[in-house]
Amino acid sequence: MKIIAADVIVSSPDRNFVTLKLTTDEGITGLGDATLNGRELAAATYLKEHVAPLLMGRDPHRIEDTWQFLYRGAYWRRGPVTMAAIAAVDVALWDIKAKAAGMPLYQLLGGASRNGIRAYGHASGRDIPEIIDSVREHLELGYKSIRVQTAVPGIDSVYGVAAQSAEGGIRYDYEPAQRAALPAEEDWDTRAYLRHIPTVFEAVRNEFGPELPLLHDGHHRMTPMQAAKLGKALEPYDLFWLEDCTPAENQDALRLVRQHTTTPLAIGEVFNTVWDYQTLIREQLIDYVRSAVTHTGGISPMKKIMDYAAQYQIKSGIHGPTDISPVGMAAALHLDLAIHNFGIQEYMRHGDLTNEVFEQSFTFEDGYLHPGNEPGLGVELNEEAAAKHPYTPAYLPFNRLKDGTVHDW
Ligand code: EZ4
Ligand code: CO
Repeated sequence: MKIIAADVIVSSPDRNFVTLKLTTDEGITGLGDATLNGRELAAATYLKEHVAPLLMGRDPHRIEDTWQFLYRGAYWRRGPVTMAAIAAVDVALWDIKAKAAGMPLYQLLGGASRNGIRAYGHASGRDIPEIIDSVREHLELGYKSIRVQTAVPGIDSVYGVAAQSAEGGIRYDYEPAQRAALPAEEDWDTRAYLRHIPTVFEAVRNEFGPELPLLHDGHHRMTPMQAAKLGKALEPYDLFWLEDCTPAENQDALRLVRQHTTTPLAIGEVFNTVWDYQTLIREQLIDYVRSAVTHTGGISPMKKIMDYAAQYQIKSGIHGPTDISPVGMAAALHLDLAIHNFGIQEYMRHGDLTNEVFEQSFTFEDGYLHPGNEPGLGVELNEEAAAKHPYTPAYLPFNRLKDGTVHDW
């Protein structure tokens, strides 16, 4: 079998997605996701101009060889643009291989290690009654684990908290990127946040009892000492994890946080390679790996990270926001089902337009995801529907402190 075409499709149903479609001389096609929120055209151009020509005529079965060729052959290693592009190729090749085998992809990764994939959803609110309603709504949708984000008195808009809908009603579908030519500016005050957040978890715990797994995302906003303080303050509420408590680049920070709290730590949605985890896994500074298949070079390296992590009882918590396309989500689900050290899967649910463009066979029933049993990934691109939604500039917001200093968002 030979690759005869590599098409890059940028479309914007609900939000922007970058999709790679590989076509073989035997008519089998494969899909990969290279969506990089706010930098979509960089990943698309990297694929179109620098990767697609290299793939022509190659044997799609040689997944590892192609991965090493794209990674080592570029000379310039790592980085989100490069690794999203390589991820799209890796996932599309796994899709082709599994379709050629006539099997759902998870069978090629070792087969199912579980019946279903535990997922967590995103609850948020501007005050405690709104948060409690949002948690309840997620429980009704079937979610058995819930991330809780909260507004903070004195701060106008805060990461993870859905805005009011146009009609003035409550909305729970938080989507951070906004369609505009320039990123929106938000404000931030870490001390106000640290004072407020334990009161929110106390209220949610009291309302829902000790059983419900609760998660929280700190979104890189604290110093190591502030994160240590928060981890300690949240211990009575028994979090499933505290995510991205400090900026992910400074790995030594986690060592300090770890010395002060038993709250489990999750990190890695902005990481691109196994090397970003080398110290964190070896020194057992984290409990969950947060990388996305889409941003870490694909299924092949993600499996290697998880096999390394397994030796230290560190589990997966694969990133699954709306800026991972259904193709990237499906890739995560096949891996989740197959690996032994699965922890939890983030699942935000895409909008109706996105689901029209990406025809999916994965399911969410009674709180558990399953990738389905179609050969390959189980996702097909409706190119006609995709063409109706051209790229629209959209950016994540950024933060300034009260005195105007740019802060981590
Ligand atoms: O802000 O995916 O845990 N999830 C997150 C996400 C990220 C976005 C960035 O593109 O932190 O909401
Ligand atoms: Co996060």
